[in-house]
Amino acid sequence: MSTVDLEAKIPNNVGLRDNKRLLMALEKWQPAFLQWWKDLGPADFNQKDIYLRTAIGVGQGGWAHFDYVKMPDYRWGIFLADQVPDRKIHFGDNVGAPVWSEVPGEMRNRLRRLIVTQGDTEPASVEQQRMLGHSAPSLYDMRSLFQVNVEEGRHLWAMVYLLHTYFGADGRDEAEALLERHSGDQDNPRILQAFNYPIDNWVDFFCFTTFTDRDGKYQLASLAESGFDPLARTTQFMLTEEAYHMQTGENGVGRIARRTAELLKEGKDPRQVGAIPLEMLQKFIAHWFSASMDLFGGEDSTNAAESFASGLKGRYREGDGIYKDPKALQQNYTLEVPTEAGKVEKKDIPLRRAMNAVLLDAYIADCKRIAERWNRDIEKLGVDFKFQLPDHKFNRHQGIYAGFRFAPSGELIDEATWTHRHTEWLPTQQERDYVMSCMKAVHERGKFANYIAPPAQGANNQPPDFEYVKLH
Ligand code: BYC
Repeated sequence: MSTVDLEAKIPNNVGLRDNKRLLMALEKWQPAFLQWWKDLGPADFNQKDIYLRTAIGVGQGGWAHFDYVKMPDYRWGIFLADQVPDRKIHFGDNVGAPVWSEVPGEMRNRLRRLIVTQGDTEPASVEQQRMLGHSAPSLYDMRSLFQVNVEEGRHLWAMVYLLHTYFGADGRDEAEALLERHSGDQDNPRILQAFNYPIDNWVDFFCFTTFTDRDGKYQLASLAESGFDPLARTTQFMLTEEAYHMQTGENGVGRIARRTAELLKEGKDPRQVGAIPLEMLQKFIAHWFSASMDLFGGEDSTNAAESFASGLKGRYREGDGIYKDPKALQQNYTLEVPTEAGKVEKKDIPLRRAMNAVLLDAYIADCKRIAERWNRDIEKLGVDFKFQLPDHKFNRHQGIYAGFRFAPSGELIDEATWTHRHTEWLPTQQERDYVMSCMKAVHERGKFANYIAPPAQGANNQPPDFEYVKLH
């Protein structure tokens, strides 16, 4: 069990106090991080007391200490899940070998790229969401937003710790670059496309936390299988925090749908009372679900094959022994491949090359369960509407479906049909403008904007009308 040093300037359980070189490097990076937070983190509200959860340890309950904190004073710490003694690599070419506690030379570039890509998404999401505090539909939701933001900040710290500790001068440069690329920046954008889209309304925010944070869950889970032990332990701990972000999204979309369903039952037109029509919400869901599928990379990927072969990135829950062949050498994966002749054909590829597709399949099944939960909820209110996730080929910009047009049903369509019909499937500017017009800030305790139902329960067992943010 690793000792937790909470008194340190950077709370940690990685023995920072005794590692002077690393301590100095991180203490040098810290002011740059705080400056970035000031410049590109949440706009305003930094001087307000917010009821936040802070990780103060990795044991049960230790990661969830609640108190009022001003965001810039948040104790961004470095925490790794406890080490498993004698842990062995359990997939890929090196099955059975001891896990690495240092980076094997031949894997250095690949590993650094994975860590940098992961790290890049964390500050990116904070940048994307920076204006949302101003239009929070309640104090409860404002707190959730800031909770998500500070924890994404901590996830950035987690990756920066790995870069500084294991990648020498290159790692230091990469850690700096994580604060230099910016979401949506024309010249120096974030690495993955979904992290360059603006999130300026709460419908986007809740869809993003449902679908894009859930990509985070699957990516982190596959890195938590890694044979590079520090990465596995770091990401494992990050997953505990990630769960809250996904819940925020799932509950948020569910609460918007519920409110609209209630209004429909009362015979009201949601558009007349500043609520979100279900058909419109469906389009935001389709946008973020498809954008998030792109984050899995190509379905047929030599990068993914090599990351798996070298034991760096496993399948979802690989360690639970649910896959028959831990080397993944004996099976093929059947892909649906579009052809220039306007058809979709089945093609077998070696399973290792399909690791991104395998992870995506697990993600899609998870998302379907969530959509079903939303549907059950509105069905209970007697409203006849069902959210439908589009097919995995719809609206893709990465992988084998990029450059082709598919309807949400999965049917391959031509460009003219797409041009004519895509506004039926994805939000139009007019709809975005309408959603923006519904974004009324509500600052009164226990009150909620008209487009969203109150949560079933508050944060940390507090009531929904708790003073989650002290604005005055
Ligand atoms: N946009 O072999 P390919 C989270 C690039 S979210 C732009 O098909 P690969 C969070 C790719 O880099 C989780 N570029 O795919 C959520 C490669 O470029 P190079 C973040 C893309 O490499 C919410 C080329 O295309 N974590 O934590 O197997 C809030 C060919 O790539 C995209 C990770 O992503 C794209 N969408 O897989 C906060 C885990 N997709 O190398 C946080 C680490 C691919 O040829 N990253 N490309 O120049 C990875 O595992 C992999 O990098 C990817 C891509 C899964 C992203």
